[in-house]
Amino acid sequence: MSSIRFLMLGGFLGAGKTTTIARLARHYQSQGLKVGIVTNDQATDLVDTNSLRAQGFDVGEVPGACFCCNFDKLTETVGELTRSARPDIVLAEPVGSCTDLVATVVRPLQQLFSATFDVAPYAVLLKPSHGGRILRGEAKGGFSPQAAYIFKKQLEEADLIVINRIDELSADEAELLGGLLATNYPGTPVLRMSAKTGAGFEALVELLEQRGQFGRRVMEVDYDTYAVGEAELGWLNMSLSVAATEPLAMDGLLLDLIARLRDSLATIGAETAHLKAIGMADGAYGVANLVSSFSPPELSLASRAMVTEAQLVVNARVATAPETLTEHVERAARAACAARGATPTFQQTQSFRPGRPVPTHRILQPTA
Ligand SMILES: Nc1nc2c(ncn2[C@@H]2O[C@H](COP(=O)(O)OP(=O)(O)OP(=O)(O)O)[C@@H](O)[C@H]2O)c(=O)[nH]1
Ligand SMILES: [Mg+2]
Repeated sequence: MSSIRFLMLGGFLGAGKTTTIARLARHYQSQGLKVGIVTNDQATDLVDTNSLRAQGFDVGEVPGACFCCNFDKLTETVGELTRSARPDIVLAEPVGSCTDLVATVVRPLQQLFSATFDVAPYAVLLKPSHGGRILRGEAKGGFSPQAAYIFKKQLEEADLIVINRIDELSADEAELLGGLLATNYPGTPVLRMSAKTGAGFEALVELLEQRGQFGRRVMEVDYDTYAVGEAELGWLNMSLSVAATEPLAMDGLLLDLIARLRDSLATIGAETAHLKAIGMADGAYGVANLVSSFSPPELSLASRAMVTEAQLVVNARVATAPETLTEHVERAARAACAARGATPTFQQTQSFRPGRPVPTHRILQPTA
């Protein structure tokens, strides 16, 4: 039996991984390939899983820990996707605050599962909103040095770096980022792309098709610094249902919730890595996002639905304490509902500081 192509796409929280994976999945499907997707986060109720499934993809979820710390669950989940119909290609999205993925996922798959998987080059998306500040070493308006350390380590281990969101960058800004990457990561190919418009996407597909020696960058990682950076980014998953007597625009509700959250987090100076909210009702779904404190809220998927009942899931990664984050999300959800005469019923909330990463495997020797 031929091996399954395994393509993991890295990048910081909100860099555009899910958007790119959806685009890659549509591309491979149009080539007649069977695609499986694996999402990953520290708990259940993932906006990404819901949104990719709503788009019709076959998605397995690895909850509870990142791929590196829950490696066996990753291979098990691929096995489950395989049971219904064996995929030709598996697209995997790791947690956006994870690094050292070459040593803990790529090489273990290459060396321990070489008969099952054919591992693609490891591409990492650069998020311009935080990337420019971090690569220039600017302290203000961003994260702690430990979270910035994770951001930089993610880029260091990449076979290929992709500057995403070029639709929003001027030629000068893209040039500047390209220059910073060339100085900091000499020898790593850099592409420019917009996962939203598709500009530069073909070049990414071409590079990802390459076969050969990948995952060869041997990288030092200080796990103490990594653990502090990871813990700084408070983590929340909340699910709630919303009921209204008069139909309300679901997209407006989602955007308003995210906008209120942005404003209230600004009052305590808590930097957002990624806020996302999905609304689902009768087969309609919409997603609203915020990728940094200094960007506008955006609707990444429009439902265009008028609803009297909806199910909402909110995922948030923000540099603040989990209890504070819970308070702010609840308040924003209540206010966005009240503004429309709707009533929220909170179902489950999980919020915490992620623990220290303890990888299942860590292989420092590149594959021969
Ligand atoms: N303008 C623009 N927006 C983009 C682009 N790629 C992604 N986005 C938007 O950026 C936001 C985050 O994108 P995601 O694909 O969810 O990012 P992610 O890396 O999967 O985020 P996490 O799963 O939280 O780590 C969404 O609102 C997307 O619509 C792009 O190329 N251009
Ligand atoms: Mg995602």
